[in-house]
Amino acid sequence: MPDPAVRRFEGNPILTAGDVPYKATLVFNAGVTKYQGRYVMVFRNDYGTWGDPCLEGTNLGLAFSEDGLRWRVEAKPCFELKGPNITRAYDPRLTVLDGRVCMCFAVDTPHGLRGGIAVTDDFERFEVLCLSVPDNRNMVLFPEKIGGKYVRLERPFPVYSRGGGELFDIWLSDSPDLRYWGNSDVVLTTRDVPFCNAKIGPAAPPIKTAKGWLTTFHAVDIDPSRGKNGWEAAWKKRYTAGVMLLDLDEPRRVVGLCRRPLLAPEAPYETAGGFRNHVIFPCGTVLEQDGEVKIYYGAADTVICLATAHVDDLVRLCLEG
Ligand code: BMA
Repeated sequence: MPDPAVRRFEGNPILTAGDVPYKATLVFNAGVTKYQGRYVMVFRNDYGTWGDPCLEGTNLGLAFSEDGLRWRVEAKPCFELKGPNITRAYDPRLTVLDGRVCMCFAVDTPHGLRGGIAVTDDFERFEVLCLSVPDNRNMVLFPEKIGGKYVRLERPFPVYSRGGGELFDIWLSDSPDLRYWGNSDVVLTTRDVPFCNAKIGPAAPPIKTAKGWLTTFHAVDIDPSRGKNGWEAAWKKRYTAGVMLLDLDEPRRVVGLCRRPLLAPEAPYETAGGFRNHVIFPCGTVLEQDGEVKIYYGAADTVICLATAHVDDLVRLCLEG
């Protein structure tokens, strides 16, 4: 059972395709942060025909909010990566670093999936700093340097070495300049997470607490008996959200892990009527001054939702195990 310390916002979903003033069909997986006094969200927009699993394209939309609850979407998308070797960019995560906003994103290419980082200070011009080799995605940046280095979590796809299937773990790398990444180590493996039988991946950028870096992740379980569960002929996966605590000085070290899902699909907007039902995919969190953590997540790959919890409760869950 997910933990009662986490509450869904009664106004969910907080953003849908109907709120977007340009072509939009599935509005989900959103990076959120506070920047220059307001909340900012960059969200994934897959556009095409409602109900048709072959969508036309993907861009990233931009929205602002004064309270983190009610959002105003800008007139046009803010980011679309196109090129001979790039199909699309998606699943943004935002981290304020050195006074600018860094955006991690996934990239589909004819040669595999890549993880990228871009930097902006106005959400109009983005400078792409790096794109990983395939296959990698779900990158998130820590909000400050640790031991003099920038640090990111990421999720490579080791298809030969893990005995088949989708047993993909969370890794960490560091960098002197946000462009060149190395010193990679595995941080959390699928074996460590009792509520998954397939891949895991970083969710939102870690939050600094006195007890460690509070770090959300997604976890996937596959049930071959699942059948039609959305727009596709079959969708056999379920995505839940988990939480762990990483050591403040050595974030490669897990110092706490909640052994139950933080959020599992149960609300109607998570379990029915979506493109892929039973998907909870957080990409953004905001820690408020009173200790409330706002957790923004894509639901059913179709809409954007919000859940809240007190930071102390989340830390306690990790330390209780
Ligand atoms: C992952 C990513 C996410 C998506 C999830 C569920 O592999 O593509 O963007 O939300 O699958 O479909």
